[in-house]
Amino acid sequence: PASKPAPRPFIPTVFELDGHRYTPDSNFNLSPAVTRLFNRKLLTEQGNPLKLIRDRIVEHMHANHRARGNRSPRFTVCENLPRVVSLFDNFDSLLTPADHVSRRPSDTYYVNKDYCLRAHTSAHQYSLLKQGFDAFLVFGDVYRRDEIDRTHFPCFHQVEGVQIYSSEDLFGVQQPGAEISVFDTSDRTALKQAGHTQDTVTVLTLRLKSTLEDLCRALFGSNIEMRWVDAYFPFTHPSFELEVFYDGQWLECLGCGIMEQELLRNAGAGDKVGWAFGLGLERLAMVLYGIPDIRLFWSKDSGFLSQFKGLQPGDDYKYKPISAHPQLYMDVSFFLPEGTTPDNMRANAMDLIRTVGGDLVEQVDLKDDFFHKKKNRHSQCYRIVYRSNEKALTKEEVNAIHGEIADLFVANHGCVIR
Ligand code: FA5
Ligand code: MG
Repeated sequence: PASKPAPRPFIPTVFELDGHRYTPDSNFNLSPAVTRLFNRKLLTEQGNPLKLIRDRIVEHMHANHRARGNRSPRFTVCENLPRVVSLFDNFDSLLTPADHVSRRPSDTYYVNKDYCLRAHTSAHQYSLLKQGFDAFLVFGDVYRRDEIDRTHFPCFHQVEGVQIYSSEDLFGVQQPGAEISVFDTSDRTALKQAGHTQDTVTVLTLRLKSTLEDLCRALFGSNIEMRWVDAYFPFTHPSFELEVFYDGQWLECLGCGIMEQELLRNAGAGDKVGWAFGLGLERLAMVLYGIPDIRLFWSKDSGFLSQFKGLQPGDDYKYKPISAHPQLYMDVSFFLPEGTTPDNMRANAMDLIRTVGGDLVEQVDLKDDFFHKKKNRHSQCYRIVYRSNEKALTKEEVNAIHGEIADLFVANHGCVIR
């Protein structure tokens, strides 16, 4: 039998993201499973644990890292950078070899032969260095055609940290004749780059590791168990990973290292040396809040989001597993009787709904609250989310409860159902 041609993925004629337009070609491999994630901006969603982690990291870094001799926070925070980046930014500028596995179309989402979705926040290192930043944090969503399991998802979030130092930044003001050198003519070894003195490597490594250990202790408390593991990245040498003990096993949280001098030279900062790290925010949030599955960050389930909504970045909290049974929601809208204030009605409504719905009501939101000019009456609408911890509720069961609630708004409070 004649074999059918393999189905071709749909390639749009234009692709637009973050205010930029691209022309896809045959390299385009974005599926709806990834494009539909673009509109959720989890890092800005109040009540998303990723936003809480982001705030906690920024607060810690600003409070603990000040520019030399003044009060300004040292790290510039960069967010909302375009998520489509050139292959130069994502790979070449970071010295990633042409045949590196991360370039495979099975690993990276390509828009066309020159552009891809950023696979890590490191994609912004080169251009920010070139713009003259000496210390920055980049927060963003990154995209990889990775496996899907409890700790991996095709979109996740990273924060990149970079700091570069002049000789004086690193070793202080030097006594003439007794200077400590940043550079020498030594060769590259397994432990260091060509041209870096042992003093440079020692001090940079110390500052890098202590910055990250301090950050992790600020997040997880001083009892957290951590360990350093040797690693490899094309753009740092030496390179390390930091693992944190969580749920009975070691979980990799970040990669980091001393920046390759070639990258700094190419970006116009060859007279300085520096370190960089890239940290997975979901991994941190999972440890910090005890969130067992990475997919939960994308949940629109109010049983998940409402747990984090009222928290401050510094609050300690452990996630309570939500029911596996589905939610059902229904609205009830009515005009308030004359003489009842909206605030009063709200308090009464919560009581009434709790009383009738009991444990089957997971959440209540006041969706609408306004004065209806024509009717000369105040109107409110409540969305009630129903869910049982024991079983999947049927529509009929929920209808019965919801009907009773609506009836009591009329009978007990004199509301007029809309
Ligand atoms: C990187 O992305 C490097 N850019 C990190 C880096 C930056 C190294 C600067 C040196 C200097 P890696 O692929 O290991 O490295 O990812 C970094 C972190 O992102 C991991 O430690 C992990 O916390 C998180 N991560 C990686 N893949 C996933 C995934 N599929 N889902 C969730 N988190 C992930
Ligand atoms: Mg890794």
